[in-house]
Amino acid sequence: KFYPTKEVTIISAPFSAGQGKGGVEKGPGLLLKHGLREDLEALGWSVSIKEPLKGTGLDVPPSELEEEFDRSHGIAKRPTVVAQATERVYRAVKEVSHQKRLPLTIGGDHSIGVSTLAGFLDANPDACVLWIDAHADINTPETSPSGNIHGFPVALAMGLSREVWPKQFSWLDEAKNKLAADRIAYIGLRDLDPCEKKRVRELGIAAYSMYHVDKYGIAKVVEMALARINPTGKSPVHISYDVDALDPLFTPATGTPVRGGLTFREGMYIVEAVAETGNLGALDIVECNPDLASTDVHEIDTITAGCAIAKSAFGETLV
Ligand code: NNH
Ligand code: MN
Ligand code: MN
Ligand code: MN
Repeated sequence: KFYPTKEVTIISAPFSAGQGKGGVEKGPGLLLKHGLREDLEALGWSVSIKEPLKGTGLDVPPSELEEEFDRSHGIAKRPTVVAQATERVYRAVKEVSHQKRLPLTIGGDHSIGVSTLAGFLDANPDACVLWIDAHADINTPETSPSGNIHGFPVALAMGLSREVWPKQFSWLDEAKNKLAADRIAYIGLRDLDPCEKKRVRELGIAAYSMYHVDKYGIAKVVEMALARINPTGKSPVHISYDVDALDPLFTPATGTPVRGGLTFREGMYIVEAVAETGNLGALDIVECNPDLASTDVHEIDTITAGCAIAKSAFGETLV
């Protein structure tokens, strides 16, 4: 097992300026309020909490942060604050990873994926990644239709188109290891921008869309994905889980819901299967936005789905 002593640090990342909708910064507080910490303790994990954005003023809705557009190449929105927040989260994930505690990073929007990928890879050069998402998050400023940096984290961690990055992201040059194209697999894809499709194809990234989930079933998809990115079966697996991978029936309160997603059970199966291997190395749970819920039930469904992902990943079994 990769963490035989079962020690986890929850890294709270209440950050929302990687996209434009306020509320996603409330995700970590609500996940904790709904018992995330106690759930993990009940499964036998010892839990500590880190808050790298506390006291920075970065943990507020995008409307309260500096409006900024970098149009030097394509478009990137709010690069200064996003770079500041992601660097802080990166340092926290890196420290926790070197301490051999499991980093569980809770967002916040998915821009912090660059922090978790780079931070975990710093301590574990052989890490592989399952990116569970409706989206590929492999844009850079010149390919992004929106300029929202939550659509960039995979590209940033891979070092793609380095010459067009906003200058504020130079902190990332110090990260020791870049994510290699053969060490990441996607599951749940169904809404890629045209340039993202081209990139995923040209880089030969293992990409399992909802079509593949329908065709092969989720168990086979997870098996194929892990065989591609972790052929020896010995590498730690980093799961970056955007809750919009699940169908909006189950996680309606998220910034960019896309119908035709994973069922609740398919979504849990992915993390259960990795838990069963004993190789879970790091987990991110992002994009829960309570302010986008149209009813209280929608809010609770979304937050408890986030908690359920964590429980399943940390070893909860059904019987
Ligand atoms: N691809 C779009 C963009 O880059 C949407 C990204 N939205 C996400 N990603 N929620 O997971 O703007
Ligand atoms: Mn997404
Ligand atoms: Mn240039
Ligand atoms: Mn995402």
